[in-house]
Amino acid sequence: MSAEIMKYDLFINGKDVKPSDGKYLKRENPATEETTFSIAQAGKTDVDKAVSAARAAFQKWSSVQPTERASMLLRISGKLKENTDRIARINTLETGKPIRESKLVEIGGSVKTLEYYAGAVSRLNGESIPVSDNQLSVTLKEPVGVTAQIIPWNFPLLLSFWKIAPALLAGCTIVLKPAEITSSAILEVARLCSEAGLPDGVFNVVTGEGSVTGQALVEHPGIDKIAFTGSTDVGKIIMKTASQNIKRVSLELGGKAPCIVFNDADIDEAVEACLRGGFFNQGENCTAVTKLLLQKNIYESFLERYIEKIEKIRISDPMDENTELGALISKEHYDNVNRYIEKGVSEGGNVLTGGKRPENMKKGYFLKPTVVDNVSVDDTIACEEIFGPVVAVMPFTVEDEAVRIANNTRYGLAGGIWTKDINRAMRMAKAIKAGYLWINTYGGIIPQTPYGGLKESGIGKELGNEGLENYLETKTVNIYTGGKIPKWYKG
Ligand code: TAP
Repeated sequence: MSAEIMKYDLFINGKDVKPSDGKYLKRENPATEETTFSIAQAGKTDVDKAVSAARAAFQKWSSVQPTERASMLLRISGKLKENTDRIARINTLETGKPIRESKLVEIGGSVKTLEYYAGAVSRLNGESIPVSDNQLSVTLKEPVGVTAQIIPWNFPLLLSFWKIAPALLAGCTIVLKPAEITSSAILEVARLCSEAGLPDGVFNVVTGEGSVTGQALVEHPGIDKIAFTGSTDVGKIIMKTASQNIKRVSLELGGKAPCIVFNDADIDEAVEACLRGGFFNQGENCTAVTKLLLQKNIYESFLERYIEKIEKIRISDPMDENTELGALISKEHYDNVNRYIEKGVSEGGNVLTGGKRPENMKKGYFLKPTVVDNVSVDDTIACEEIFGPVVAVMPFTVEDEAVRIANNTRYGLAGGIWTKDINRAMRMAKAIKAGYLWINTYGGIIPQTPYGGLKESGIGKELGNEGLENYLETKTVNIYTGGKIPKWYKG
């Protein structure tokens, strides 16, 4: 049993607030299996309080000069930088991910997102549209209102800031619900936002179970827009619920990314990128390479180098700066990923490496990076999202065959293409049904670039200009400048 249990309340109207029915969830550190956190469970009354606070703050925040809102983003980013070590530690304790990924990706990526949107203030401008000599038409960009932001457990900070930064710049206020098992770091961040000077009520955090707290939030009539990242199944529930009063919805959902390596690719570089693409964040990543398609005549040589490198990945205590692969998020998820590996084998797959826990790790939900071959295009592990360090490899001969295997999924989030032939690369980029592609590299999502899925991977984009548009409504105003208006009725 851990000596120290960190207890967290809700964060409403700039203050820590106890949940109205006094319920807390115990959360273990997935790397040690010790109870480490105690997290408030918000019921309907608490959600109502948070939405009311966000509604009350909206009028004032939306009237703050856009340049001042941009400065606020920079102040929050400054607070994150100052507190990197402390916040990264909490993030790693609750997620099991390597501390260097908490620092560089979760906090580093959040800082970059805040800085990017702080510089995007001119994109709040509307347009002046030429119509005729006697009319001036302009568009106004107005904040959409009070937003519900629902976050999954795999990147509790980064995915929050993909939503928080554009929403604040646009003038929206926020009620954010993190995954119940990864709520602590974002609650710490909410306090930092207040310290940075963000007015009370602009950013609120309600923690608790998805089907209770999350559902109460998406049903709430005081919410104008829902920004959701999570599974496709929950995304469907959210879309249905939002239809009741036509709330704006953006959905970032599941993925099953292919990476296609042609025989003219730089194989050493492709191996390196596919390692990171498959096993970064323990493969708990919606853009993770999960279907590795290798052209037949490089199949063996690629796999030899790939597996040699995989077996050198350092799996160890996530708090150690040298650790490269940490623990999976929970026992439930660890069991689920293992079931996928068993299913892969029962359908004829052959585990080339991994498939079990590392011998030196006695506690925690650690799993060796796993590669399975002899997988057919319709096998479960080739079609379903596993969300763990498991890659299915498949050979292909010609472009069309690679495209067919890559697109054989309900998802369309991301993918990679490796070839030195630029014409082929662009042909493949057009043929692959995915919203975000890499050519001759893999991974890394840049705040300037719109990111989001096709098919059942979602609706709408985050980041870039489109990520800001999520939080804006366009209003058209027509001004008549031509003297008397033309008569329609004769009388
Ligand atoms: P989900 O189970 O879908 O949960 C996502 C969030 O929704 C959590 O905060 C969850 O709360 C909440 N939730 C669950 N049921 C809800 C309901 N009825 N109403 C409102 N909220 C509800 O996903 P997950 O297991 O956390 O994350 C993994 C999934 O996220 C994968 O499918 C992955 O591909 C996807 N993902 C997509 C992206 C992008 S950018 N496309 C990025 C990361 C992850 P609780 O967890 O507290 O129950």
